[in-house]
Amino acid sequence: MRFVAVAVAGLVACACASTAPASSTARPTQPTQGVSAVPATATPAATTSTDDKTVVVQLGEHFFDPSSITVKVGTTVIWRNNGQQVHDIHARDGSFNSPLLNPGNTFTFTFTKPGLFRYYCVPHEGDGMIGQVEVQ
Ligand SMILES: [Cu+2]
Repeated sequence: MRFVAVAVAGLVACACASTAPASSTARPTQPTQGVSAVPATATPAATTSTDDKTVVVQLGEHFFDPSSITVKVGTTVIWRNNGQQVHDIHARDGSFNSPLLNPGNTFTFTFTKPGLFRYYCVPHEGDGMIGQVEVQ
């Protein structure tokens, strides 16, 4: 019994330690367009939408999944390269353009106006690696 109590206390302490230097850090501002080099950690691959404001599109060889999504104005789309090769995301109208993303990297863009945004991967457009976001 005593051991269990100690173990639980240890877990709680670890959880607290890992969650936050919250008191000292200013809240980071969220860029509307940016690239993260931090590999995604615990998000299940099968989850397409984490909430109403965020949608995840995965990149593979050579496709976007899902390749067509419909979202509301204000939604942030996160493209995540879950493939083995580098990929990128280029809007045909120039609304957003990512650099080449290495495997594990992500690119985010927040849609602030309605419309149909078609995009493609520059290296693999010829292989049909295209997608679209309909913003309502
Ligand atoms: Cu590609």
